Amino acid sequence: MHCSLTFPKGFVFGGATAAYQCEGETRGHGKGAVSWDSFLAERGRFSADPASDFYHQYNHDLELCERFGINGIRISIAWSRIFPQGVGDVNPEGVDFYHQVFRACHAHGVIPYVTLHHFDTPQALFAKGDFMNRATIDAFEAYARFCFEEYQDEVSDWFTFNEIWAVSSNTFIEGTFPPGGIVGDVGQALQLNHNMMLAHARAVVAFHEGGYSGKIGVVHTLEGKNPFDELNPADIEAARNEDVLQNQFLLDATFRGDYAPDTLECATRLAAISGRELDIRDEDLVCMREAALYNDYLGINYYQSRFLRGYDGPNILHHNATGDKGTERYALSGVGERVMREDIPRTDWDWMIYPEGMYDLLVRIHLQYPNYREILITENGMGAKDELVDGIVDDSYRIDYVRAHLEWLLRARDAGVNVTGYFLWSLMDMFSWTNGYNKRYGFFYVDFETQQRIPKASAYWFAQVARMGVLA
Ligand code: BGP
Repeated sequence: MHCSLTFPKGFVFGGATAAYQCEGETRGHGKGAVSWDSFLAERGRFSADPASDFYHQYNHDLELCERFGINGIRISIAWSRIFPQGVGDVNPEGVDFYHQVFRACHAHGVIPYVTLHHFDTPQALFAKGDFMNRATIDAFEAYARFCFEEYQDEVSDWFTFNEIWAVSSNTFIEGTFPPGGIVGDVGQALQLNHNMMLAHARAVVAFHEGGYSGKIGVVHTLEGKNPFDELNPADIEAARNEDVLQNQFLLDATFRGDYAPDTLECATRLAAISGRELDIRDEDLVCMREAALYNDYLGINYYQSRFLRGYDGPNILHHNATGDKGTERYALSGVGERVMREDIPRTDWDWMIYPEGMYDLLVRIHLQYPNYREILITENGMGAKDELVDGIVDDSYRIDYVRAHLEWLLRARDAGVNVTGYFLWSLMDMFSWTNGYNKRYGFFYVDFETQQRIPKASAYWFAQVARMGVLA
């Protein structure tokens, strides 16, 4: 491949985390409940305690970052540590905890990139309808304002939401997120997309009004959506349907502040499949258009791309949450069926390894939304059943995975895309929402019994790349 192998000065070589997946202490220190607590307890398969015990180990994790050249960390604030009920009384211990974490980041030369919401709406608000209830949008804005004010001296890089689409689709289409079991409701998924984008916009406008220094944006999980057969009209339409659902609806909301006519036409048609009409109000769009002017960052979580066939049969959805390769099925009536391309390698969880799809998305955004300012790859990584053998974790497959994605990232830079950082999901091994603990992603292996951290081969390799600023 012909591309520059050199990273620009200031490039962020990062590792990503999320509060619920790494902190532990899910019910301690004044933290309020989140929907996941009871959801996971009812299922009994695994819990998020103590996960990677970041609540007590953060200093050690940041020391590792410093030692391995990792100069940025994605951290999310657990909303219910700050406001245990989502609104109202503040928990001072939670507020102080994040002060300590952010100060430790700076002491170790690691920039904190802070997300306000990573799947963990406080239970008190979730019980009243989560973001389908517009009162949660008000609560989110108040929480965001509190954080901007409180942490303004320690945080200058903010994201409102992590993966609105994952919340919408896993809640309403796949049924794998709390409350669990809701399947195929495309209309509700689109409505949640919209409501959360409005909440994002409200927070962005608040950030601007507050005159805070720093940058703000949103993290979307994007996938390339390709027709399985490029000449088959049904496959082309299926690819378009999935693209609007996951990518274009949210990108339009982010960068236009409204929905292009063809986006809205497709979304309206898809919502109607589940008998829904979208509630998009004029005043929502006024706020969203204003926010579109102030967005600094787009964070992209990129893991894979899809190949679609037209599909009108009954919904068949089976989520591979165990790592038994070949068990994933996703066929959504009137939307499309995701099919594997056997020539493309995939992980044990049936995630296709397709780095060129990330390049396509980067270039597409650059061309389609010329008002974007800066893109960070806020997550990319490979879940695997890593093994510790004689004190060593040889994850050369992960090195290959990351190298390939970084090559395509540099290629996108060569094509003019302003992409300025890359965060591996995940910094260290941690809890996975639907998979538990055998799906490992980290640079640092975690022994979940002892909480010992062991740098994997990929950590040593990445340290070299980060120090030299050159892809080796
Ligand atoms: C993203 C989430 C992360 C993380 C990652 C890996 O969607 O932002 O929180 O979980 O995916 O997903 P999984 O743990 O399901 O393999």
